[in-house]
Amino acid sequence: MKKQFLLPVLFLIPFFSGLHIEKLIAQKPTNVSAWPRGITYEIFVLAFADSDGDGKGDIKGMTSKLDYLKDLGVEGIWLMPMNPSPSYHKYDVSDYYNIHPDYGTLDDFKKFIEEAHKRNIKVVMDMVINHSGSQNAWFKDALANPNSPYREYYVWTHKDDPQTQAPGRIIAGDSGNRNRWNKVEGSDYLYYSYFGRNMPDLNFDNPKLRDEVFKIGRFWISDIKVDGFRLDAARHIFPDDRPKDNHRWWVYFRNEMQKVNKDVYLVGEVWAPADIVGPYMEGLPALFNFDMGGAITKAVNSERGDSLTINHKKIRDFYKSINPDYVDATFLTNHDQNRIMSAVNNNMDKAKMAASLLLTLPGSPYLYYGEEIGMQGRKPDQYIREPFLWDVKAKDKSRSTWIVPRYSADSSVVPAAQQIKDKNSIYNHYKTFIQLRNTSKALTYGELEPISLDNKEVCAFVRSTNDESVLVLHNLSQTDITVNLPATLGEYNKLMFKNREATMKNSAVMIPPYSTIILRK
Ligand SMILES: [Ca+2]
Repeated sequence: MKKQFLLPVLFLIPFFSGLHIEKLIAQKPTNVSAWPRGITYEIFVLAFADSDGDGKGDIKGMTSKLDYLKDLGVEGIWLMPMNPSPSYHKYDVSDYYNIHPDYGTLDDFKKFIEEAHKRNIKVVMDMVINHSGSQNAWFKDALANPNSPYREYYVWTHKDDPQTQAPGRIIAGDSGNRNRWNKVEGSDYLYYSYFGRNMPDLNFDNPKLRDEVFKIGRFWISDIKVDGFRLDAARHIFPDDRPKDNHRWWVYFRNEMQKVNKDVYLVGEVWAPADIVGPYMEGLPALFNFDMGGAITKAVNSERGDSLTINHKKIRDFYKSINPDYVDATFLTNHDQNRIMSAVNNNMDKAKMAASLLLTLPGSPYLYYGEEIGMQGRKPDQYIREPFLWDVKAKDKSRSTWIVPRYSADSSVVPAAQQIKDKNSIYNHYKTFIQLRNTSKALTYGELEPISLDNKEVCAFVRSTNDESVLVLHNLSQTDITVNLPATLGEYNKLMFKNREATMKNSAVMIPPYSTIILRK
């Protein structure tokens, strides 16, 4: 209905005076978020957008989708590895100074960054330096020749060293690899790998290797103009029993990168509970909040919202005590986890609820590609990294065919082009909440104050800055809930947002199932 009224107004604009036009423009809310506090979108390049019809996503394809991302409200992009590599995922790098030919060229990437910057979108690339790939020229040389200049880029030990006989290590969240010492045919020496024999660990006790890593960082920042790095496996740079060396290394790395660009952004993957993540804040300004992603999914599935913010605040207070300026990189899922739609058993209401929570809670939210169109996917990993669906198959010129999808096909997921036109789609749900966040100081920057109510199904919290204070109420359950706001919240009596027909009568707020209402002071 509203659209029909809007059209005549648009036609009238040319007849208005300049003043009137300014007034009309001023009515559109302006963005207050400044990256990295805005939304960052994670892309698996191979699956995202194919420009040349070879079925493999590529840089030019991504460039053609920048307007899509801009329109969604994205302010940063994290690109999974793009360096030459023999694997489909490219976390085993063969050449740190180049781009995989399937993805394009260094010039294509420079152009992509230029176009992203024109749209005020920052570009962060995956930096995989815990290990190289076994096809890296350094490793091939080191393997073939004990006197190679690259030998000490890696970690070696003699077969008689007792540590090679140690029992298998416990399988960690980020590695199922038990056998960390790898035999080399015809040699008495074994090399160390945390993640598997095709990913030999680099030796950070070697100053030459450290210099090489700085050189790699400088190359991408100063020659190619990336805005920062997502640091893979950040807690494994030194062995598990040397955490302090890991913490110190990232301080060192950050200092070196800041010499090239003082605003360089670094976000680390420390896949561990908050107490292990915390000390990394000394060197890394941003760290992924693995705890929160899982907690949101759990809250949505159990339809219990009451403890979510208490836990989030605990984590935030702890991180803040270490680095008051830290960036809390929140997310629902990434390329290593089952997609949120599958994690909530394909319940569209719950998938939307998870997004509503992520996008109203504090943090700098990361959004994994395809979550905004409700793509599905469960492990093994390939099936959480399926091709993005831009349009119905017959019309989809950008669709990657790198793998036959097991979960996200036209029969199970409505493609982006159709969702954009449907105001009730999950795409428009994401877009609405992203815009709401981007245009609100309280939702972007405000601290978190958990609110305790009698209704366990409701997640309630206040977020405030000096300029703005909002009360957010989410009903995680399938039934209408009426909450009675305590007198202390009486000032929150102006409606800022609701996505279903919530109603308010004095202090009683009725919230429909799986919906959100936000009140302002
Ligand atoms: Ca291609």
